[in-house]
This record gives sequence, C-alpha cells and structure tokens, in this order.
Amino acid sequence: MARRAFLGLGSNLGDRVAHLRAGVASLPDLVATSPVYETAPVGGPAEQGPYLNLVAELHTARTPRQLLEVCRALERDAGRVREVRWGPRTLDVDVLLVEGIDVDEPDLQVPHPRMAERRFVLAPLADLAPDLVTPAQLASADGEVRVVGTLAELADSDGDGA
Ligand code: GSY
Repeated sequence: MARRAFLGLGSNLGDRVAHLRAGVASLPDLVATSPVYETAPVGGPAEQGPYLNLVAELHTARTPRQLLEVCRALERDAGRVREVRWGPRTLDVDVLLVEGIDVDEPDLQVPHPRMAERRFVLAPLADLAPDLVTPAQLASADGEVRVVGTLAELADSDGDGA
C-alpha cells in the first residue's frame, strides 16, 4: 500500500545546490519538494557553514527500512564521509515520517526523534504538509531559517557552505 512519506535533505559542504539536486533526482516515488531553506547549523563544530535544507514528499509502498537504504545510497553517491558527529557533510538524507508506520530500532526511528525540535525540518515540512505541523510547533522549534528559492530556481556552484 502506498503511503505519504517525507525525507529531509541537507548539505553544507561543497556545491550544496548540486548535492541537493542530485539527491532529489535519484529519489523514487517523488511527489513534491519544498522550497530550499538556508539554515544555521544545529550541533557539531562551531566553524561549520550554513546548510541548505529541503523536504521531499514521496508516495511510496517502500518500508521505512527500504527508505533508509535509499537515503544511505544517496549519501554515498554524494561522497559523504562519516567522520565528525554532526560535522559538515556533502549530503544528509533522513527518513522523517512515513504515515501510519512507527519504527523504534537502534539504527532507525520513525518519526525522526528530533524533527519536532528542528525548524530546518518543520518549516519545509509545513510547506508541503500543513496538516502535519501546527503554527505553535513551528514557532517553538529551534534554529534560524530563511527561504532562498526553489531547487529549480537556484544555480549550481553556490560555493562551499563550510
Ligand atoms: O540532521 C541533518 C544534518 N544536520 C543539519 C541540517 O541538515 N541542517 C542544519 N541547519 N543543521 C544540521 N545539523 C545536522 S547534524
């Protein structure tokens, strides 16, 4: 059975727009993408640069674990190296939410356990699914975010976010 599912994509290293664009282009069952937000880094080294974030909506019969495999493949394709926890990365892709399914396993929790605290997740999610995010939740989330345009509008080679 196909369900609504949401993935969060972020990049703050290298050509951030190109990394997001390549990630989105490889997503299966894609229905929509939010605008792109430039967002202050949450956690990690103080000197890292701002992120570009967006949320993608899928209509998919894949399980959360199958979606996690998709996310990891996209990160690998972007040359991501897992070195510093919460450190800068070419591409981060998280399973945020799969409607009607909860998962609580050591390497996979869905809904994403920290999404309600993060404005860089809730703001683009609210653009796609206003039924899932209340204005109060958005107001009480942490972090600075600003819309910079749609993925189609933004040029590649935006420089290194770090
Ligand atoms: O959890 C996703 C990676 N990440 C981000 C992010 O995507 N955006 C912002 N603004 N901060 C972040 N910190 C981490 S870790």
